[in-house]
Amino acid sequence: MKNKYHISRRKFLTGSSAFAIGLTLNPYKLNSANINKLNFYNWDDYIADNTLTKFEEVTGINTKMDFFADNDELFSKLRQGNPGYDLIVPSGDYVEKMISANMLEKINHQKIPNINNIDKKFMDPSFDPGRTYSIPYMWGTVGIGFDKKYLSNTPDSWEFLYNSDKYSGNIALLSEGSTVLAIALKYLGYSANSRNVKYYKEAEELLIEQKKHIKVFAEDNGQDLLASGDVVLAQEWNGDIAQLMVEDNNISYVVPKEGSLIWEDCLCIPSDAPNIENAHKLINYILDANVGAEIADYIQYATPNIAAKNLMGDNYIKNPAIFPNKETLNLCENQVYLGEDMAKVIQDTWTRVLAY
Ligand code: N2P
Repeated sequence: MKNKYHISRRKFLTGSSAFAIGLTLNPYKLNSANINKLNFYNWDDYIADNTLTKFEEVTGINTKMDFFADNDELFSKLRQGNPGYDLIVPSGDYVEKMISANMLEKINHQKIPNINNIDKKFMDPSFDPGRTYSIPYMWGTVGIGFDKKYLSNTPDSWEFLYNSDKYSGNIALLSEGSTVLAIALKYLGYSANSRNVKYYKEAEELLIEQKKHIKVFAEDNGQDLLASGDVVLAQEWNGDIAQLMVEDNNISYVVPKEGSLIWEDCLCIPSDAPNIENAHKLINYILDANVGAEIADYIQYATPNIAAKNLMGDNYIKNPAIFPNKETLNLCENQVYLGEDMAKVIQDTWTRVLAY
């Protein structure tokens, strides 16, 4: 199943990745405030390759970027005390979790005039009413990335990943426990946001049974595994697959018929950030129409920035892998934070799945 000739976008862009890796932070050296510095903790492949260089040209602020693989890694890193990050990108459910744990600074909207570019329907989410602590960055779905070279039919059911030996050894699930479990609930016919502990037990049994067929719980690199032929089916965030689809016509993305999750990632300033002013400046820069369009074009995720979206072509706006159609959206549920007690149930369930 190895696909020798394919060069993934990430590998293709080794120059920029190497640049980022070269700047990888030593967290223990981050703590000082510096008028010309900014420490950004982001997902991989989640900003255009030139955004931070251009930001430095315009503002003189040098930004270093580190990467986390999922919300759990981001949360546990910050939970131990902010090692010096100024800007982070949690998903909405984790925004709420971090607000309740006093882990976020308030954002001063006065310092972000480009906030007017954001579609108003994003400005009052239940996880952060009035946007006191978070600014919308991108939104999307979780689905299945697959390579048509190896599949005769579209894998339009989670069954192929959660309850089947058909692609044994060629499956990647995400490493984010809350997401993998929420989708297991969906597959079992329950709400992704259920509070019924019995359903989590069923999901646990399902995953433990299926585990022998799963190659890896991928740490935000499912698209690379798909591109290299290491797996045939990858549970992934849509844009990561849409990035591959730009280069390779054989790659496709589907939201299965049982439905899935809708998430929204946000720009947030963690508590005790040393360079809060600079974080506001980068947020405002990212929300500029042209900058936002460059980022959206590069990362192939759906932007809530209307001014940026208006600059994009049909291959972006009309791409159903990026902007799901109504029927698909109707199958999906927003991923929400269920409170501390359920978070513990979810975490304990996931620990047992991983340990099995
Ligand atoms: C980027 C993944 C970001 C989307 N590689 C997940 N919230």
